[in-house]
Amino acid sequence: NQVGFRPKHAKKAAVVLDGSAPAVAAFRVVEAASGAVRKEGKLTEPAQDEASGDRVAWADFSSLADPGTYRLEVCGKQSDTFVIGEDAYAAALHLTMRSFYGQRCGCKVDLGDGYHHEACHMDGAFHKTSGKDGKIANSGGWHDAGDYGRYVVNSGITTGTLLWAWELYPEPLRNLKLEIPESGGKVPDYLAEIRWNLNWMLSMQDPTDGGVWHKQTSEAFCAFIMPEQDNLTSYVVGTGTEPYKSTGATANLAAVAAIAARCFKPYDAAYADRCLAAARKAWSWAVANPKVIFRNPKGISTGEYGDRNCDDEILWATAELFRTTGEDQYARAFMADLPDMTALDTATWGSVAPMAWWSYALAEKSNRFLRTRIAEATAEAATLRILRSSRSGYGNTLRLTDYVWGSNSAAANDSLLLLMAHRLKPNRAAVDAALANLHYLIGCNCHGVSWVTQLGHKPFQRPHHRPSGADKIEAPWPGLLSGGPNAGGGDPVANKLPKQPPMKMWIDDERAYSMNEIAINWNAPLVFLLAAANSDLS
Ligand code: 9MR
Ligand code: ZN
Repeated sequence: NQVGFRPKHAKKAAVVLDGSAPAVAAFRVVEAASGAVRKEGKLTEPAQDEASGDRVAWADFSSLADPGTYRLEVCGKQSDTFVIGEDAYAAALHLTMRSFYGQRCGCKVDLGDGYHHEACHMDGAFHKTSGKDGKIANSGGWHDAGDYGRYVVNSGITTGTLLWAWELYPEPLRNLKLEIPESGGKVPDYLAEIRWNLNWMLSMQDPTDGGVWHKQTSEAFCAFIMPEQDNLTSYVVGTGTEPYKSTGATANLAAVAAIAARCFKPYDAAYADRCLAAARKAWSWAVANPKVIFRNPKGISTGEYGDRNCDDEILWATAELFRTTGEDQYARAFMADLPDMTALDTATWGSVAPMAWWSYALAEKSNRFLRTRIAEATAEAATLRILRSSRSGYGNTLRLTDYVWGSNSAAANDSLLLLMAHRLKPNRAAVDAALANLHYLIGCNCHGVSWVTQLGHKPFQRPHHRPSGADKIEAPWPGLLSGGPNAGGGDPVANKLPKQPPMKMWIDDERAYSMNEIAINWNAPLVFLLAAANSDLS
């Protein structure tokens, strides 16, 4: 990878060999400053990597643990420098989490170095599809992605993942300094940043019945302009018919607000109470209205997040409310409707059942038998991913079919699963595979690119991200994860690329939104993974 390693972690580099290279070549790791040799070894036998079509061998220098700045030398070539050190990933964690400040809507943003925008989208309006007329005071939240929409469903997994990181890896997050307007206040920066989005999510709840509207966007995406130049009306969008709110949005808010009630309690008890009350009300609505599926109403063409089955979202909300309150009503509801756990899989924005399982397993009062079952199912799912990582030329855990829109988030969410496996039952191989995905995302891939803007020696440059495209600065906004390879197409540029092995199906082109957009739900599991990488995982 293009950043480095912590001393105790496994350290490997993928070496792409052409046909003429010797079958088993030697490598060495040298000190960057002096050139002194610090480790010598042999590459592994090269193997054909299916996902990329490349012939790849590994240099394993895990035993090198002395802090320093190094280069790898192999077949007469030299790598860029990388560090070995306890704080190897500290800057990456700061950068990727601070990118959420850059995504803020409804306020002026100033990240420094010229990355700024004026307050945007200050005016909200009810749309005819929401069942209400007039204006709504609900500015705020994070822009979802390269577009300026705000979507409750996607905010759900994003905010939930970030709050989970807070609960599971407090060490590197508690004192993280994000240089945001709230810095220095009573609430730690990390939680203060999350609260910006939470407040907007809460404002999407209909106070009369507890249901939650699906999204707030203009009718269509705006041009590639800065957010404050977007003068299209920002609407609260509902389903268009009774009951107007959607099950997916409502259950997501219930889950996230329930987690927030736990996280904010020590810092702002009144806010925690408000979150819990909102979560309870949303949960009751979702349970009473479990099948209100959202489809874009006529005249609306922004992102849909149209999940057809929201049972898993309700289950997640139930589990979080149980974990927060310990109340029997939630325990009974959870047990009443248990889906098949043998299919325990990686979470996505539309499929959050694993979040439900893990939340339940972490709950103080959970049933011991079920907790064991969840740990076992997670361990089985982890084993599959460990296997894939060991077979992959670049060490990632993706199947060939995982190279879809946002595949980089599939890698990061696979790591979340692996880390949960380790949390439920110590598993060193799972930690290694989780970190291998991190290496993949920040340089160890067939493009030799870091998929995080402004991180590493060769970060990608042209995200589908309106502020990056519209400002006058050459380099893109910092800390943003590219969606990554996508073999399925989905935009005019991607659709025209010649067919290659799936990992190769990526292009650093601003117009290729199905391959090179950024999104909050992709950055969040990366922050989770980096929080873990910065923690003691023993
Ligand atoms: O992340 C979403 C991906 O899973 C879908 O395949 C894709 C097409 O529906 O949409 C992605 O989400 C986009 C959203 O609809 C609007 N904002 C940008 C998101 C990332 O591309
Ligand atoms: Zn905005």
